[in-house]
Amino acid sequence: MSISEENLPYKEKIELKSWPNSTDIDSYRKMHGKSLENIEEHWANVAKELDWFKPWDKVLVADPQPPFYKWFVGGKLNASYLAVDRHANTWRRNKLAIIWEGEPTDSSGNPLEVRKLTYYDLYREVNRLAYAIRSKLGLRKGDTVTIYLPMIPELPILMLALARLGVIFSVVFSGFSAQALADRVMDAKSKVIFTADAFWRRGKVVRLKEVVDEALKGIQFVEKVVVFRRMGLKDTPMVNGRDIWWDELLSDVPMNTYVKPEEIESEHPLYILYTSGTTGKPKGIVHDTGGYMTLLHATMKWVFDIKDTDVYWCTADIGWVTGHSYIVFGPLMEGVTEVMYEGAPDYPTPDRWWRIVERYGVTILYTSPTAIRTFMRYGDDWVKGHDFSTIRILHSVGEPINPEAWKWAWKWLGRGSVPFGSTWWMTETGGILISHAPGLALIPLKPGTNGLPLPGIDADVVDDEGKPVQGKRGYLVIKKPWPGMLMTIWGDPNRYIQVYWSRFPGMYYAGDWAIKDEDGYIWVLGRADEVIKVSGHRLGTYEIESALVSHKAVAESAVVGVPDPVRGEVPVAFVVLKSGVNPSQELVKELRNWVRTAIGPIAEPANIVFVSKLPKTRSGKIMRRLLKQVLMKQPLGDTTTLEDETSIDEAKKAYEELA
Ligand code: 6R9
Repeated sequence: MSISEENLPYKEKIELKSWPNSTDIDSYRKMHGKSLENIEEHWANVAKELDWFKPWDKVLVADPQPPFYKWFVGGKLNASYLAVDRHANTWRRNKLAIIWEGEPTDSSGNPLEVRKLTYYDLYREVNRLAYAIRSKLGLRKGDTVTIYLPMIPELPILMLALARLGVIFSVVFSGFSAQALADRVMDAKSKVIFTADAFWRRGKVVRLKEVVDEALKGIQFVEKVVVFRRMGLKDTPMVNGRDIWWDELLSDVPMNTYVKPEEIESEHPLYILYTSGTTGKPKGIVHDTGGYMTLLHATMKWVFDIKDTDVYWCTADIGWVTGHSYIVFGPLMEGVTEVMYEGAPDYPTPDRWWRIVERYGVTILYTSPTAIRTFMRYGDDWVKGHDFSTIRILHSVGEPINPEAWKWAWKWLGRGSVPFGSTWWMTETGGILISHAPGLALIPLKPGTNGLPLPGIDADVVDDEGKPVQGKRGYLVIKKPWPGMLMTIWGDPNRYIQVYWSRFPGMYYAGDWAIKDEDGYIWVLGRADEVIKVSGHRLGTYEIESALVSHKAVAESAVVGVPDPVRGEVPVAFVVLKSGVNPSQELVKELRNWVRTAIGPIAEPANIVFVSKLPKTRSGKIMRRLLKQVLMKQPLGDTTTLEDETSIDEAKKAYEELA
């Protein structure tokens, strides 16, 4: 059962009294209240722990006015310096930074490819690549590039090389289609694309370079495509004059090449990351350098309690924000040894992950509810007998975690004894904002909750009027700026104001439903807008609708997310066909494939329901809420604004016939 208003507050409290930082709720809240009295002082104390080339003059400036905030203004630093130079110059030089496993295994399930990079290796690779990028591709601070790479060490190496030069990058998830990639390349106006020939996924070869070629068909301004040979395929198509092999780019760059890191202004963009919203195409979320790195440093300490003896594994894909913050910049800045895995979680067997945990002695595991529910499905036999004794902290992210899944993971992976939280944040927030903080002060756990806001984070739940509510569903907001917050939307500052700061004046609107319980714990319930999370991946129903109506048979479409026991949510599409077109099973197949090609496999509708009209308000707005209620067999509630009642009856009937 998922969490809802009805079954809250969830009373079960689990105290881990023997945890060194264990504390009670009141003490935590006192500390938290104090941090909010002076957030500038609070965050400056965290920022001081980074290495700055030049200290800041002002901690926080609204420039030119709120909600455009700049953190640590006047300060200069470099994210690449923080992640590699800092460690390469200390005893950590020979410490492992990344342990990477490719997907393929031998017949006994042992990995065929493992790469281990020390901080010194990383330092050298980042420097060599930065040199090649600057001297051979001519990229400079402020330029933009797009990255379309699988989960291989070259991805973090590249991100750090670009950060070293101040080149702004946009990483596109390798599961997105050519069209989705093209949209993002065009919006960022990237002159250079970095990709690979192919990678392994579930035993299949995914040919990435061909997707890039397809995406670039209509784009003239891309000058160079750099291709990494992940598979060494002989037949990768290369365009003369445009495409260049990664190894050739590096071939004459000496091992000991050093590129002085640029002294980057704190507010200079580190990257753009495209994410889905309610309407329109995905928006480019822009993150700064100084504030972002400060929030990551704080959360690596507070939430993950990171120590030099840890083996840390965040199972996300770097194509999403979780990977940016908690595979690349956060952990490497802290000098962590981390695991990185290329392939599918259950390949070749459903205990692949647990073998990885055992092989490297993973101590901190950061994963997703979808993954946990997938493993639950496979049954306990696949976890039984594996050694989880090294794990000391668990956390989850991406969507609400239902108490059953929480309990299962806590019992098996956490052996009923380790801190385990559900860290709430979003692409826009840059890093974790609401979470248990075992590295700072651990309050009692409750299965499924997000816990209390971190120190310095003024999060609350409000009603339609913006007034705080407790014990009742409301909207999650953040009432004070925080370091790591998005700076703007790339190329569209008005949309930034409108999407995040207009619903409730002076407050950041997250777009999530949430409940604050009697202890002040926050329980995020899900999105309050047209965004859905499919297996933790963020998608806009609007994008799926746009894809559908671009098909010649489709007149109109409405897509809603419905609960799914494993994937959290899945998209279901209601489709009105053009006159003269007849519904058929072939057409269902064709439309599902159409969406896969337009966006990517994760966006494929689980079901397509053909109807002759969509439920609309008198002013012509599609009432997706009603369609969702039909799918969930819930009472419809207020239908007075509905223009034509029969549209809903028809949708109901069509869906029932399908089932
Ligand atoms: C980090 C990330 C953001 C949306 C967010 C919310 C949902 C993320 C959650 C969670 C409940 C958690 N979300 N973490 N909901 N509990 N621990 O996922 O970023 O892809 O931008 O998605 O994900 O709905 O608004 P992003």
